[in-house]
Amino acid sequence: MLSDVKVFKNVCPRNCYNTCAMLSYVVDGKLIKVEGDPSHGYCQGRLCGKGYAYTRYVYSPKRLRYPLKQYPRGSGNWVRITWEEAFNLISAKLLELNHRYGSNRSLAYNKCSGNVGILHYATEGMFNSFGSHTKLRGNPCMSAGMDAVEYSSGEGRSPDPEAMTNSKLIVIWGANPAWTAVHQLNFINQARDKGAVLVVIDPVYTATAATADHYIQVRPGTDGLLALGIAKVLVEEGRYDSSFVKEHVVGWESFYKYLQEKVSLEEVQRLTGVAENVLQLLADLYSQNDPATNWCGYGLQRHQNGGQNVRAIYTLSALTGNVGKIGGDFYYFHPSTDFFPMNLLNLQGPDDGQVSRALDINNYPSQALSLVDPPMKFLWIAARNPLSQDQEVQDWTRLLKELEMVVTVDLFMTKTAEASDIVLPATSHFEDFDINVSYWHHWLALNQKAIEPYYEAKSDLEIAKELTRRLNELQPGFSNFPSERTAEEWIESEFTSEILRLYGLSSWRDLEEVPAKLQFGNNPWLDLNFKTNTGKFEIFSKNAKDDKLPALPRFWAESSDLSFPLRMLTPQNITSIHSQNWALEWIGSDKRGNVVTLNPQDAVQRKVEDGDLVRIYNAQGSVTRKARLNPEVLQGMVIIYQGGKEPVNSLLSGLSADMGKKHSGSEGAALYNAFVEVEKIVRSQI
Ligand SMILES: Nc1nc2c(c(=O)[nH]1)N[C@H]1C(S)=C(S)[C@@H](COP(=O)(O)OP(=O)(O)OC[C@H]3O[C@@H](n4cnc5c(=O)[nH]c(N)nc54)[C@H](O)[C@@H]3O)O[C@H]1N2
Ligand SMILES: Nc1nc2c(c(=O)[nH]1)N[C@H]1C(S)=C(S)[C@@H](COP(=O)(O)OP(=O)(O)OC[C@H]3O[C@@H](n4cnc5c(=O)[nH]c(N)nc54)[C@H](O)[C@@H]3O)O[C@H]1N2
Ligand SMILES: [Mo]
Repeated sequence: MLSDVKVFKNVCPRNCYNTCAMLSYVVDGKLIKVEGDPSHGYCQGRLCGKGYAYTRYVYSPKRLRYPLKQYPRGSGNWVRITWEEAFNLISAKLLELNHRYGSNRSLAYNKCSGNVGILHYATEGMFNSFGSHTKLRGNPCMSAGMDAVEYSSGEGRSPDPEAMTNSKLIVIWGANPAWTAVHQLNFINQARDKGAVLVVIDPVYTATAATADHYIQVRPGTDGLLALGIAKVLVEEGRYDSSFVKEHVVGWESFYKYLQEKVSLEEVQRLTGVAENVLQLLADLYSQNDPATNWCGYGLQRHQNGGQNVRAIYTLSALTGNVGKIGGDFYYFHPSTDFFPMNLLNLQGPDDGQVSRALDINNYPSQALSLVDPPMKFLWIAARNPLSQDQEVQDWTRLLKELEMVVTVDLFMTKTAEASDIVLPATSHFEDFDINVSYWHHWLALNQKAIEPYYEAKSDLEIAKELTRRLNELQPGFSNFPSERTAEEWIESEFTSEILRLYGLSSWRDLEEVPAKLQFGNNPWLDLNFKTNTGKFEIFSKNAKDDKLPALPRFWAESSDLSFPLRMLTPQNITSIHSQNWALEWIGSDKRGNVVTLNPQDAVQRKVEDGDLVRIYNAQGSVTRKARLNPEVLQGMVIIYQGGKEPVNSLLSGLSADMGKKHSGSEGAALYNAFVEVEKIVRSQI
């Protein structure tokens, strides 16, 4: 007899543009199939390859089943322990450190992007509930560009990405949606079916570039100059929107003067690598197509001058009168979590008379190692794999050796988990409740509990509840975490009357039927009332000047390193969200991660042939990869996808972008400002 099939609503909680709503099919308590939820207007019933593979992810034999303890740390000598033992060991250390230092400031967490569901801020909530402690600040994805957007328009909002269907020209600067935001291609293609032109500007000939009408291979870190070059052509030829500029822009005169005096088209061509006729073509496309959309991805702001480059591109949208136009405008990010109370993230801890301190995301381990009064002694890592994904990997390795206790909560035995004392198994999103919004589309969806936790796995919220309960038993009042509150009660608490109004809901339970879309503010600048001090679009930003940045979107070249002449780009991979799918080797991301691609001319100079095993090195370290030669790669550049057995991030030095502090507290990561040399180790066998 056939068993009943139960269907649940889930949401992919990865740190990704798409935040797809899914339907999960469960038979006898087992997840047998997932598919896209057709009632979600952005994903429209589709998932990406990683999404369809979730049944394999959930039941992967590599998933952690039980709490584990390793002694000594890093030895590989793991033993299974009970949750009770785990909570007792952790509590004993927390209490000991609290007594030793008279506060909880020697306790730190590092939590980021493994699961960005709203209830997954339980980790931050738990640390808040301890009183003063050591926090993580910053954002690995987009913070430089966030500030750039805020300096120009006063607030980080993007229009509804579904409105791109109305565009006549879509210019994608440094994003690769064919891999990272696949559903957006649906809306772009609808615009193209109506005659829109697609331009992709990227140093890498990506899968998105391959589908475009025009692909512009720009040199990394020079987009700001390219945008200024286009602006100069448009202004000199009187092809800009003078009435928009007159009525809605601040700083036109000084910008005009800057273009006249400081931007030379000869220099634009030389530094960007974009020829004069291509510059003219871009100017023609902007002036002949109305409305025109600029989509600025996160790739081009992972540079030392990244924020400034985003400002220059945004300015181009204003100059062409596209800001505020449906089907035009400028897309970057739309942080919908900003609308929510975020009660876990913002949980008010007890006042212990001391203040928390924070470590910057780009230099977390080096700053952690230098902390005094008290030194940092305990680290809780959740939804994070810094030994693979962060800069300063060498400092991370040292930090993880020196701390007194390291606890990692994850679904898999990651490189970081391997360097911990205690590893706690986390549930997948099918195993507990949550609510999810996106930083791109404008939808909100409910994640239901579809199956029981895998073996002994627990959600980050459940772990916070149980650990704080244990701590309070041992030392009453240690934490003020509301450990009796259920996941559903936390969800309920997010739905203020304002949130219900914004999403047109009568209760959050409406989401059990269909996802909801933001009803207001979907085109933030339609009324052209900008959130800047002047109420206008600021090409000249006094706030930027006050923050010791150029007031105008000026271009400046990034630093390079002459001893390591090849620039290394390490963009996102198609088959994995960062390191999250690497446990599933069959999906193939590990293979791509173990390759370096370089231009044949650079290879010849180094006597490297296709298939050779090569060493890629710089002052930070070295990794080995198999060389692949490809004439599509810019000369002077190599591409390595994140991952690999020896993580490529060991070649990154911890450089920051020019902006990011304003919004996220820490500057953005200049991950793509890396320089390396390549040498052959072993001749190819094929
Ligand atoms: N499949 C998959 N999807 C993902 C992710 C993933 O790991 N895998 N990660 C998710 C996350 S956390 C994020 S933040 C987003 C990021 O997604 P995207 O915004 O698409 O960003 P990236 O892949 O970092 O970079 C996009 C492109 O920028 C290009 N680029 C680098 N430097 C420059 C430059 O100076 N100028 C220009 N014009 N282009 C440049 C790169 O070559 C790359 O093709 O994707 C999300 N989606
Ligand atoms: N070289 C290079 N480095 C990069 C980038 C780049 O472009 N190039 N991109 C950067 C970007 S944009 C980002 S966002 C970061 C990502 O950096 P991280 O957030 O450190 O990386 P992830 O690989 O996403 O790792 C998250 C971990 O969370 C775990 N996890 C998943 N769900 C849960 C859960 O519910 N609870 C817990 N406790 N754990 C869970 C996953 O199994 C995974 O091990 O990497 C950055 N690093
Ligand atoms: Mo990211």
